Formats: sequence, C-alpha cells, structure tokens
Amino acid sequence: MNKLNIFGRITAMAVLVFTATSCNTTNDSDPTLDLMPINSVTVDGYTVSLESDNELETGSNDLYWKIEQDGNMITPQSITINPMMDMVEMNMMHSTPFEQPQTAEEDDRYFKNMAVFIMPSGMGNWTVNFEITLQNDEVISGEMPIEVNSSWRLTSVQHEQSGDVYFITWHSPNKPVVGENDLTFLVHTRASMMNFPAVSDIEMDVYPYMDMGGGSGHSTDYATPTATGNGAYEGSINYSMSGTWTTSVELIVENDTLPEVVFEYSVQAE
Ligand SMILES: [Cu+2]
Repeated sequence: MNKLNIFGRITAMAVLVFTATSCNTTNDSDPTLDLMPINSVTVDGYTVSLESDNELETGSNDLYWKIEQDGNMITPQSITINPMMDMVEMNMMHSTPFEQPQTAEEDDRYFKNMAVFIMPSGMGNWTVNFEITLQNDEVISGEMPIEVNSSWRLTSVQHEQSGDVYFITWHSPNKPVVGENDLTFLVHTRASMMNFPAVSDIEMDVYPYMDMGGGSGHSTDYATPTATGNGAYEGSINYSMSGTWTTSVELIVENDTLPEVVFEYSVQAE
C-alpha cells in the first residue's frame, strides 16, 4: 500500500466518524442510521416497513426491514425476500441480483440486505415478496410494491460468444469527490430469469477520463479493480479535478475482452 492509499483510507475513516457524529446530534432515536421510508404494508396486525438511505434506484441499494406490532419494533427470527419485476406488456417476470436480509450491524432491531436493481420502474412493476418468521414461530408473508428510479450506476454488456449478460454496478464511491476514493464495482450475470449470481472470476480494466473540450482531456491516478469475492472488484481512483468524468470499463472473460461500457458522473470538490 503506498502513501496515497493510506492517506485516502485515513481520510475516508475521518469522514465516516464525522458523519456518525453528526447523525448523533440530529437524530436521537436512531444514533447510527439515517433512513427514509420506502413503503410499508400491514399483515395480520404486523406492520412491515422497508427503509433505505435514499430513494431506490438502479444499481446497488441497502434495504432495511423493520417490523412493528402496536407501534413497537419487534425483532423477527428471520426474513426471506424475493424481488420480482412484472413486465406486463412483455408478459414476463424476472428477479434481480440480491442477498437475503441479515440482522443489521448498525442497529440490531433492523434486518438489512443488498439488492442490485437491474431495471427502473416503468419498464414493469417491482414488488418484493417477503416471508418473515417471528419469535413466536408465527410466519407472515406478503408483498411490498416499490418504485425504482433510473440512475447512472448500472450498465450491462453481453459476451457475444457465450451470449452471457453481465450487469456492472458502480458501487462506490457513492458520491465521488476530488482526491482519493475507494472504487468498487459489482458484477452479476443472469443464470435464469430468477437467478442472478455474482461473478468473481473475471478481470476488469478501467480508464477514468475528463474531457476538457476542444479535443483535449486527461486521465488521473487510479488502481485497476481486482476481484475480492462476492462479485466485488476493488480498486481506487484519485480525481485531480471536480466536474464531469467518465470511467470506461472492460470485462475480460475467458481471454475475450467484452465491449467497453462507460459510466458518466460528476465529481464534487471536497
Ligand atoms: Cu424488467
């Protein structure tokens, strides 16, 4: 690890500590979480609520699950979900890459999971089917309609030879800033319409670029992401300027370089 990397990590930790501290002073009931309601449904007298840090969008999202009875939060034994998009006009349904909810480390009254939404609402209707086992072994199930906005954080590419589709998610930085950023992509494929496994055995090439107009432009310091498991590819990027940047990504699958995809986004001054 070079000095720049260490500095970036210390800065990132400092930002985290600062964020946590400022949440403490603004939200007494939730010392570490700053969540917004997405939707809630009531089943058999239990209110099941879905919350997140932001409105849901294509790409990766943290979903937080809360169960209430008579206005009090209760902690279930387990929650199992299955997100589903109904594409009515095309007469087909499909799921999306996701993990099952586990007790949230930030607040053990919540369950939490990651979901990558591969399409925005409008092309079809999203619902999350859930089955919850309560402490008294009672099982409640239902479905939670959700809205998913489109974002710049998700793209896909096809491997011509095999026909395999790869979904590439820009996972972090969530808000790119000038200076050192951890850079993480998630890669998933489609085994069937109901099964989107993580892909951890390919290689990735990236290239950040800022177009300065008039045919000139420049890149910046970066470290190529490498697989760290669970479909994650981790590197870093050190933006030299704020403004509009692109990062092109190429996947290398079995010695074939797939067509380049491009993420375009804005980098803020810190
Ligand atoms: Cu769809």
